[in-house]
Amino acid sequence: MRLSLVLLITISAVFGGSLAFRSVVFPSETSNSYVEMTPQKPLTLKAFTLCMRVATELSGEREIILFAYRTPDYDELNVWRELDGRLSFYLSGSGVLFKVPDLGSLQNHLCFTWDSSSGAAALFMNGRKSVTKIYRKAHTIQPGGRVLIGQDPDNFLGGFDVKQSFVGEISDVNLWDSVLSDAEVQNLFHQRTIQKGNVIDWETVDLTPTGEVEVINVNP
Ligand SMILES: [Ca+2]
Repeated sequence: MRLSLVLLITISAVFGGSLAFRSVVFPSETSNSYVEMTPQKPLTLKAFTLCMRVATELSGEREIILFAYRTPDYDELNVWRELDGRLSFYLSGSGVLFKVPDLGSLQNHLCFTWDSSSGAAALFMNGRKSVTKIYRKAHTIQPGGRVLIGQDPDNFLGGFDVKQSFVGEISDVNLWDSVLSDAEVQNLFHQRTIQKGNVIDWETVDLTPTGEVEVINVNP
């Protein structure tokens, strides 16, 4: 009894719980495979930091949905790799786009940040910060939607397009309701700190897979 308890505590201390190292793999293009995530609080957001690790062999003129948060009426927070390779996000309307090196088969760590009070929008790629753009000042992201990875819903939960689907591996999806500091983002990239999003915490968030997608365990 005592030995097993010690063992359990040791395992927890070393691995931080097996859920910490989940990774989601979409093996091929589909129009019906996705993972729904259940955030821990409503997405009423006047600021955010959204991070993820992404690897994909999709390239060329191909849109790729990286994150979709949609209410019945709007794409409230959708993140894309555009046809021309730029990365972007859209808050219910036209988006903000960033010219960055293309995604690829080797993992990239991405963080997108936005602050309503100034409209400051930026992204970080492997800890390096992009140019700051001014976007949707005074806007508020609305609650009541669903969060998906793998597909772009054109209605509440459907209208998927195979040519916008995600193919590859995605992990460490964390969402905060604030803008993290440059140093905090760099620490996340280097995995010096295990920071958990206070809106979506990758370590504990419920992942509900549908279709051809595998949630795997990885040893970082
Ligand atoms: Ca679409």
